[in-house]
Amino acid sequence: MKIIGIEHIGIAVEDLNSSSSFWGDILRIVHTHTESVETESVNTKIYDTGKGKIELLDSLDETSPVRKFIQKRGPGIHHICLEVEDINIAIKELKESGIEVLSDFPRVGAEGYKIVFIHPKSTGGVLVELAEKPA
Ligand code: CMX
Repeated sequence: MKIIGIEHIGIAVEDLNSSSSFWGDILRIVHTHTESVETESVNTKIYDTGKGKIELLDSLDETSPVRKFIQKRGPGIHHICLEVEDINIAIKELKESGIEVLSDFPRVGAEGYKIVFIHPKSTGGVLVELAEKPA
């Protein structure tokens, strides 16, 4: 498996609009994308530093993992996302190493990336997302 770099840091927030002014207005990181990702039950606003993105996340509905996370732990860093060259190879190799990958096949996430998550119990307490850029 080849890790290309840190694609983004995902931050769970109560409300996208009220949380975005720090990143956009104060730090003046360029806002590049807003999307509702129904497969993940999240709304996202993406800020791109040019060397890694900040992905703000709030809940799209009651089933959202972000809602559960905030209820248990409060707002804050929810996951880190590593860009991989080939996500299917990554999933296969991780599973062979006994790592708890949360699905056997990638899903399509924000910006059309193919994504998969690794359970925090396999990583030392950090939810890790792997993402392959769309062709
Ligand atoms: N970071 C670190 N630890 C986390 C975590 C997170 N984001 N979310 C849960 N945990 C920990 C909990 O603290 C708990 O630990 P303890 O057992 O020590 O208390 C354990 O994992 C189980 O947590 P839970 O609250 O019972 O939550 P679930 O098991 O129901 O779900 C997880 C946890 C990771 C499997 C689920 O959140 C998931 O499938 N996540 C992947 C999908 C996702 O998060 N999508 C939203 C982002 C989408 C996007 O970026 O596009």
